[in-house]
Amino acid sequence: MSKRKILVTNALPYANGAIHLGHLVGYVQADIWVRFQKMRGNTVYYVCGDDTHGTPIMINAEKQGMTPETFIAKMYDEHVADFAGFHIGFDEFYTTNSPENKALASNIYRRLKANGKIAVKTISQLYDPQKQMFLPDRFVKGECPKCAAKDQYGDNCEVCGATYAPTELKNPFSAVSGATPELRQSEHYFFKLSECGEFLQDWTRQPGRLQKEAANKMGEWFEAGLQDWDISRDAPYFGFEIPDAPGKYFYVWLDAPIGYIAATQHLFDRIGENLEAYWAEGSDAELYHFIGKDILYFHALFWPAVLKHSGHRTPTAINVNGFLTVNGEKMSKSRGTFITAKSYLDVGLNPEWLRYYYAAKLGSGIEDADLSLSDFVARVNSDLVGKYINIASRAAGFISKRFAGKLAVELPASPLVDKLQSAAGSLAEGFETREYSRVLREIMALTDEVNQYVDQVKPWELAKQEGKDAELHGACSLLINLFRLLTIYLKPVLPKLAADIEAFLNVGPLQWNDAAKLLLNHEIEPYSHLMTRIDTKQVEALVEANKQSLSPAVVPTTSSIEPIAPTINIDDFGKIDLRVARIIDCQHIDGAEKLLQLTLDLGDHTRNVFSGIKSAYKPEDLVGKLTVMVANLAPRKMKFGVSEGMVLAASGEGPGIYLLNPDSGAQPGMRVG
Ligand code: B3M
Ligand code: ZN
Repeated sequence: MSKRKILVTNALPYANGAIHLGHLVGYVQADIWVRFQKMRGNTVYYVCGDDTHGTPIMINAEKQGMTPETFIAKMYDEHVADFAGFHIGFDEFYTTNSPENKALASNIYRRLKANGKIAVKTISQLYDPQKQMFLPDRFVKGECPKCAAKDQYGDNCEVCGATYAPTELKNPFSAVSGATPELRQSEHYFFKLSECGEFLQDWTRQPGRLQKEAANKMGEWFEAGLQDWDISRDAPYFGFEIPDAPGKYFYVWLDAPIGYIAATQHLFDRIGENLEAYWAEGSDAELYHFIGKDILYFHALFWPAVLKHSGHRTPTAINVNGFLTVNGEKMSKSRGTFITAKSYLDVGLNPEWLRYYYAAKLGSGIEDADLSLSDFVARVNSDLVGKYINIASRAAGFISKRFAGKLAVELPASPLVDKLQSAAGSLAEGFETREYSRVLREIMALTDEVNQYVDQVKPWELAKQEGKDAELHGACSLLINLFRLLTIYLKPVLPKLAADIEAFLNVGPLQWNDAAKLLLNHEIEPYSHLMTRIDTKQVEALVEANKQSLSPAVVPTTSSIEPIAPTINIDDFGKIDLRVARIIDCQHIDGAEKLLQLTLDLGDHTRNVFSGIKSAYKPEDLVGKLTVMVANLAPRKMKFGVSEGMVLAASGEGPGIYLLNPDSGAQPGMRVG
């Protein structure tokens, strides 16, 4: 097979927070694919970098008393360490705040403009007169225009699920300064996406571009109609100024994907490779973007259109992965399942355990993957240590002690050699198509067969018998060879372990086609233990560590804590009748984005309550739980029915909603006060 030229990218993480286990799903997935392609002898470049621009980073830096440059430099070091810790083998990890990216973004913009794809329109937007800046929707808060719920974001209401423009909020305030925003007009630059429909529909239809689910999503967007895309933001903004437009900056999502090209350029300048061969129109190289499902819109609509109209090639395919749930639920800071990459490494867990587990869970689709912590322990201990490493540990000692470390000149006849060698084709196809869970199932089925052979020949018994030396030597040499074949197949998933095994086998880096060869009459190194079992205590420590550990960038600072409301007296408080309630039923509501429907038991009667907690809880996990409700709130007619009260939940500046739980022993109907 001729050598392929492949460029692979991973989504560029925002430089405003720590890498967590959810991020790692996509990075591990792409890294395995890249390592496999490299083992096949293809020319592969794997690039990524930090996504550094935009208002949230600018504001976070300011809150921490730093310049944005210092802030992103600190994040950069953390991200690099986290990825290295999980053996994510980028050839380049760069930053969007680079001279290359600035030049590329300007050039691309100029070409889009020359091709008539840029429009200037005047828009009205809320402006913070105190901070002297325009406010992105998420930075305006106020009362919901539909249900009057307080403290809602500028784009939608978490209580009633209504969506609206930030200008519709009642009593709006700036989340940055607290000031009352004013409506102001400003000129914005737009990319004329509305003119790209035909090109994009055609691009999407090319075979292999998108997974089925992603192609369907695109279909919905085409049907809804493509709008021009606002690519500018007014100063102050941390980003690149638009050429010939003083005070106007590129919106972060314009220069972020251009960061893929900038990272490639930075790498290629260093190694003397040609950028055009990979990025110019007509390139015969393959280009794959690995992304999470939440950013499909940017990668499958804007990005191919921007590339197309600026003289670049478009992606070969976009590989989308789903989100990560932990123990079947959305990652949660209160449950300690919002787990940072760093904390995982800090408690001493082996990164390859997680790589293996993720691979065992990943198929080529975009479904969410679940990290069940108990299953994680059981699976890794059983598959990796109990089955795979077991093969080497059973055979290696005899080779060193009885045969001076030398493998036999010839192996005993066994169907296993052929069976394992001829699996290479099917396993390669599985890696190529990202069907990792299928690949690992097949490898583990082969591992089971090798273990059955171990149990049949019982090397430890042969070793005790007179005159069985040749048999023992043959059996152990066969086992080491089978172990080597399994190691080749597992190497994309377990690169560090494979390197340790290469040292033990005294061989150079194993390539995929080494599976056609055997290791005979060859001296290996003495065996030292290759992998330990996971101790459940480590996993408990991990969850505990994440109950407190919030990344510095998201720790609420005093200015992000909402001010305390005006003082009330005890009589005012007494008007609020708070009761303990048990959630006896909880249902999704068709068409509601934020709400769950709760049936609450108050001891002597039940209530129907709609609550905007869908983003934080699954219905089945709430049933049976106790909580606290406002029992004398006037019933409110909402879109989906009448809500007879309100359950209490905490929320702050960042994401996350936390339902209040009375201590155990409390009974439904008890008054709280
Ligand atoms: N930083 C969002 C994310 O990390 C964004 C990706 C940019 S990719 C060009 O999901
Ligand atoms: Zn509302």
